[in-house]
Amino acid sequence: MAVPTTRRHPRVPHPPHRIPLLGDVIGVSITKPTQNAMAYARRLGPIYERRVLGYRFTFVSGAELAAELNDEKRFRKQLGVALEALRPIGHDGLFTAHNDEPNWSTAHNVLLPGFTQSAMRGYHQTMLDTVRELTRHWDRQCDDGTWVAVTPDMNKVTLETIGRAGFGYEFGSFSSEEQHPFVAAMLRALSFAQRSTFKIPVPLLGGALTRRTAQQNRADLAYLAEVVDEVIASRRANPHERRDDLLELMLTSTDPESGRRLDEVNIRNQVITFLIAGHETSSGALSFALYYLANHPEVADRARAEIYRAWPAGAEPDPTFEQVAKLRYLRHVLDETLRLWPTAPGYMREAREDTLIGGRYPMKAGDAAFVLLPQVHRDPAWGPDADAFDPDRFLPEHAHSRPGHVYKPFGTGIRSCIGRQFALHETVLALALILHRYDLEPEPGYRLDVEELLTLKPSGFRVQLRRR
Ligand code: MNH
Repeated sequence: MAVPTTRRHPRVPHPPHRIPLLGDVIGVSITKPTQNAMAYARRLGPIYERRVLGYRFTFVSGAELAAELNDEKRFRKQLGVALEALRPIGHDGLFTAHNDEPNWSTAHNVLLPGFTQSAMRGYHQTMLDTVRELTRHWDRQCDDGTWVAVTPDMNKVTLETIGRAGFGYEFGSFSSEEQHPFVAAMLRALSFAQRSTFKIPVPLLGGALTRRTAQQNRADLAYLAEVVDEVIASRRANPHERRDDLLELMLTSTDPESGRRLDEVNIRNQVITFLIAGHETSSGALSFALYYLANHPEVADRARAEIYRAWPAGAEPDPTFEQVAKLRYLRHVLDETLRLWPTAPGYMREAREDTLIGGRYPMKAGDAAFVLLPQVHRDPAWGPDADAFDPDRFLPEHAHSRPGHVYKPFGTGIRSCIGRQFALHETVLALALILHRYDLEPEPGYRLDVEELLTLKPSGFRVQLRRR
């Protein structure tokens, strides 16, 4: 029965127990904000809002509403508080640039040639060499009962890959037991940014942003800049060492549209941005995929059957670019992994003009909503078993039973992921070589624990490796 109301529009659902001034702070989680938002979505439905300390957050997790937000004619990217908090790290680099900042389009145009298919072909050998460093490292720990921590090793592979393929820089991740200080500084800076999201150092929201951590943060940011400036300077000093990579493009090419080039400071911002955006998410994707493969031996066997057709068991595979692109089943494993755990768990969309979403919830121009991807990717429209891992959902013949325009692990529109093909190639290649070489025995009793630091990753997931 309709309830008489003086409002023309229904109110967006919000959690019970709203506290004056503070708002919906009960149950706010700074360490697992995405999983917390998912739990609320299950209770409150396809759209809900939370007010926290004067901020209003609208979460959209229904497929139909998400499809509206993905419409570039009505909505566009907004940074929102989460990405604003990363500005001190990324500044006007591609990921954290505002839509209308001139350096966004200049960098986008300058860097696009670095992400074409022919560019991917150029990175293939570097990617392959890097994965082989991983398997050499793993060969020393297999068949002897060692529990190998998966996520930290995937971090190493993807950081080395983007460092080498993008900028000709090696972190030496596999040649030392120690974490490279660049990685340590980057992780501390990300964690500082995440904790400073609300700019208010209340213990409730994740604890002390003390003078000391602020000082450490300044030192970390300065160190990141210093390392990157060295990489740039060494390339400039050796112009005969020309390479086909992202750094070369930024140092030498002009945006055909504006005739502008990137300046020193912006190139530094882009390198830092790519080192972070180009490895965190891919590493999480690889880690989740290995978690699912280790726990679904029937899926791993089907993937191996495909892999062994290309490179017979026992032989040392020497994959070509084309062969990797043809591993369709393995690609579906990755697609399904990123459906359940999109490692970049969502994005903000703001209304271009005053509008209604779902035909009834008003948004004013500039109002934004967060597309909560893991929940959108589990909308009932995916079927009754939306929480189950099933790579066959991505078979072409099942396309009609997937909800349209809402599978968006790489974001949407003009600001979607520029590194998508890079990520797909490096992850499929790595998974193929790993499955070809090892059986993965998951740690008994391990329950998936998803850790959040900007991106999502399985925490504490370990396997025993057996050489096949
Ligand atoms: Mn990536 C933007 C997901 C790998 C570089 N990336 C995005 C966005 C998503 C995303 C989602 C959009 C965010 C938003 O709208 O606010 N990215 C991923 C995932 C993987 C990934 C799930 C791996 C799996 N990304 C990579 C790799 C690189 C990269 C690899 C670089 C080589 N991503 C970017 C950059 C942007 C971006 C740069 C910002 C693009 C722009 O706004 O112009």
